[in-house]
Amino acid sequence: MGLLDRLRSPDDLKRLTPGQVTELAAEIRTFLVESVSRTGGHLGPNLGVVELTIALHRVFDSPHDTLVFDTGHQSYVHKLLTGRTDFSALRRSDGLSGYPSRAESPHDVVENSHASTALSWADGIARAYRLRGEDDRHVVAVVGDGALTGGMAWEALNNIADGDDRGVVIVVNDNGRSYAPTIGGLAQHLTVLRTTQEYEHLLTWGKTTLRRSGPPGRLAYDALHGLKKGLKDVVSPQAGMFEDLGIKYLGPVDGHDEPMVEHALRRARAFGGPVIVHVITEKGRGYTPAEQDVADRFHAVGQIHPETGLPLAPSRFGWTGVFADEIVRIARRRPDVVALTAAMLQPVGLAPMAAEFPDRVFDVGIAEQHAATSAAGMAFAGLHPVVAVYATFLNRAFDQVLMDVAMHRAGVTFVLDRAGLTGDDGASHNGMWDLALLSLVPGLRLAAPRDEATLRDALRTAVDVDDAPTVVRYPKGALGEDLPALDEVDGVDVLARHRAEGSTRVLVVGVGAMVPTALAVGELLAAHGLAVDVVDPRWALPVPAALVKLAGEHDHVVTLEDGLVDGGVGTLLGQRLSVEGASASRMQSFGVPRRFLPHASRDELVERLHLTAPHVAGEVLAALSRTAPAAPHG
Ligand SMILES: Cc1ncc(C[n+]2csc(CCOP(=O)(O)OP(=O)(O)O)c2C)c(N)n1
Repeated sequence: MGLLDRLRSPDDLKRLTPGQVTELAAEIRTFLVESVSRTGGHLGPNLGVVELTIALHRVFDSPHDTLVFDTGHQSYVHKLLTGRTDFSALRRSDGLSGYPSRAESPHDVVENSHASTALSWADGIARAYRLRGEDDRHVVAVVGDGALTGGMAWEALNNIADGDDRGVVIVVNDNGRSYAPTIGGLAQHLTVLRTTQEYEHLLTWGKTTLRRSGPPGRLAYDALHGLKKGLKDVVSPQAGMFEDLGIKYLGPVDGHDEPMVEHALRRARAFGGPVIVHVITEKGRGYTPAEQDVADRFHAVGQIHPETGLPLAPSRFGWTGVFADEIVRIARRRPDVVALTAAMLQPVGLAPMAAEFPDRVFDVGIAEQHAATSAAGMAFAGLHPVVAVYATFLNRAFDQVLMDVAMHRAGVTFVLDRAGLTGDDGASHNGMWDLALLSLVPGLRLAAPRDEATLRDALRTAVDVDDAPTVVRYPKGALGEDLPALDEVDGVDVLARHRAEGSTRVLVVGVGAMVPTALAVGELLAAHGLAVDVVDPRWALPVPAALVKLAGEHDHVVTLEDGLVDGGVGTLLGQRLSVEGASASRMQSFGVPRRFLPHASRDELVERLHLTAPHVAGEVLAALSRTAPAAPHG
């Protein structure tokens, strides 16, 4: 039985000898590689924080002290050390969440996996502890150098520096990377701190010489640490930035030297004021395939072969791949087209464009709000920017889309990958809010392509609009077959016509990824003798007049979308119909309920939310039998 199996709580961890800590770190790495290669998940970030997380739990007393992990993708080691060792169904409905989860453990606080929030959480929690007289409780925020590029982190720092947050310890987990290397002035600043040679020498000397020579040496070493700020100011004038802000700075510390990390954390804990502990780690540490992957360091993986790190199944050509290809074609033709990514160059498919046009792709860091407004600026000055983000992360930039882009009639195209249900990353990763939110934006036009051909067409059309925001949204994963239209009615594609003379006429509207389901619903209804037309509006927002007209010409209208049903395309179509005097009871809108959905595969969610074709068809038939008893039933 290994050490990991014997640990029941963080208290057991505190009793380990230094030798056992080293042994435990090795066991954890082996465990992570073996289990994450079977389930998929965030491998590289977790391999990088093994010693750091052990040290955190040895120095602090969770859950009495509060540990907050920014983004939360690096919390696997924390899970292991707090009694959650069954990773066999990680990210599946019957298994552990891929992020911290309050339902799983009192050691978890923040389960929002949108980046750059941890310092605000820490600020709030620390202020509350203080006001309530719970002065002995510490709050530790672990934040990556990537997450530190997000504006919220700086809003929080500004407040932490100025406030009464005595017990706040900010651990900057600096691996120099977000997905790709972290960009921007802050990253450069951290690099200066990290690479200051003289300082490194001093640390190494201090560590090897002074600490080996017993308590007096240790004292001398601590005294040298006390000199640190002055020293750093000499070797690097920028290094005092955090302290100039009013937050004490400790570091840099080798994040894989557990005793050193512990030492720094104990000093931070004792200090009694806001402290930054700057810890240098290596993403993917200890796993050769990750260490050799300079582009990504195995940030997130699917199922892989544990020895080689190669994917078990070849990746299929997906929506992202089509975008990656089409945007390059557009860029070749249109020198004014530029692209922005918020720290996700590879995942959103902008790497090929960056390779061919390095000056025309901007990685802004985890800064979706800035990306939207900066894009508005670019549009004002004669470019056509394409902002490519995951759908869920655009939520954060709603105000900028509304006020800076739309109100200024800026020709900016937003490309939303992973729109709709994504599933295994849990509630905060589902891209299910975009349709409802964006439908509120005046002048904004949104396309939800159903296949490769309509995605390419939507992108080409979107970049031609120069006086309003355009959005192209598509789901995660592999593409199905192209679904050609039979006909087109003023921009609305007619995909199937099931004729049945004298029967109830049903219009089935599929939005984007739900079009294949809409086609299957059409067939099931037709098999019951109904006359069914299946259509795809393609440009779903604002709801096209042609769709309203078509709906008015049918007896019953069914809409299917993988976004919020409240405020979604179906609801809006229903409103338009009722404004025009048609009866709302003729409409059935299927989509995602207004709930935070627990992690599960996309297929499971679709099943649970009753968005499968048999279920939808069953509901339609039931509704028809209620409203028109004479309707045919096969
Ligand atoms: C608002 C937001 N935008 C984008 C992401 C996607 N994302 C997840 S982790 C990550 C990189 C985080 O880098 P860092 O904080 O340095 O952590 P590391 O993985 O390097 O440990 C990004 C961009 C996100 N979670 N939230």
